[in-house]
Amino acid sequence: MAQVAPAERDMRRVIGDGDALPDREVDGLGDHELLGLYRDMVLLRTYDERSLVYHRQGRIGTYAIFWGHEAMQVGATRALAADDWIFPSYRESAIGLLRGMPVETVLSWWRGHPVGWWDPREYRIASITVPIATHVPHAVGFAWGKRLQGEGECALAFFGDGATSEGVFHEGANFAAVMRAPVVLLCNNNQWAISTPLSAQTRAGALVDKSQGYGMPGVRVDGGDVLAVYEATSEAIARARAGEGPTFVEAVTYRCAPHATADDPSAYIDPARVELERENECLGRYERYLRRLGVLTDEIAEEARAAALEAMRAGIIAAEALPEPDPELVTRNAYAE
Ligand SMILES: Cc1ncc(C[n+]2csc(CCOP(=O)(O)OP(=O)(O)O)c2C)c(N)n1
Ligand SMILES: [Mg+2]
Repeated sequence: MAQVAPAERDMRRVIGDGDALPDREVDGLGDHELLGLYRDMVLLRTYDERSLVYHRQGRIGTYAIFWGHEAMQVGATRALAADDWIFPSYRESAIGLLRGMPVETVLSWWRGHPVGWWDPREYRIASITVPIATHVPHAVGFAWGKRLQGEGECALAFFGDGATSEGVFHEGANFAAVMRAPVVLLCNNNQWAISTPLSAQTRAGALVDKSQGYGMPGVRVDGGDVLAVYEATSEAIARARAGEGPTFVEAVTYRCAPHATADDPSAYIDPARVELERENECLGRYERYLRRLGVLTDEIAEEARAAALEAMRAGIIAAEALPEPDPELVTRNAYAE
């Protein structure tokens, strides 16, 4: 019977505040794994910050900033097995970096270069989806199909708070529950859909409440806590793999950057709130946690940042060195001969 456990009604956390809220630890994560998550977050953060610069320099097109979303992206991805599939939205455009995708491939997507459309089978990552929520039934159908074929792979779809208002989200979630598809529905609740706040998006007390209507378990986690997202997604994937069907994970954060480079949030957002949220951003929180554990040193932090910056430098050079695409590609595969 689906239910939201009372203890989960609040946000699940692993990382404390170094004060009254104690730190927890996650089973199976030793120093090596903890530092791996850290390097992943630094890579994504650096990718995001450099992309904003490249946009301003006219080297990539309009870009969807994911600053502050690194914890949920890394936590969820690292909870998957290497052969599980990811269905990203534009907010998770660089998720492939966590599976060895070259930086220039992702940058090429934002440059509108065909090299940016990778073969999904290579990384087990579907193409970036811009139409809101349309990839939810793709992930569900894919996962169900894998089960019908007797294969063990599961799928995870990332989508936003706004996506939960789309009809196609409903169809996907309902179908997932009815067919017990091995899928995780990971909702990035950053509390904004461009200029629409969560309060204008839903009358639900929390987005996780929607899971009850579909008859699937739901868990609500602090989306700025990489370990809480990792733990919750690991449990969801274990359920999926055991044939117990889908789980809805609501990862709560706050969008501290514009929706995208084409957006001016000063027209609708409270700058004091943004400032407050930025002080509590996910990478800093994780860094402080690792330092409290005695796992992170200045040397490791500097080395991670330098490696990420170097990957970005090489990536933009490689992307800009690609030959101009053939203009005929625009219509090739679009019309029958
Ligand atoms: C089907 C569809 N309708 C409208 C849009 C325009 N649009 C682009 S982003 C966006 C907001 C989505 O918000 P949310 O689902 O919360 O994701 P976030 O951008 O916050 O990650 C909208 C409405 C779209 N891309 N696709
Ligand atoms: Mg949103």
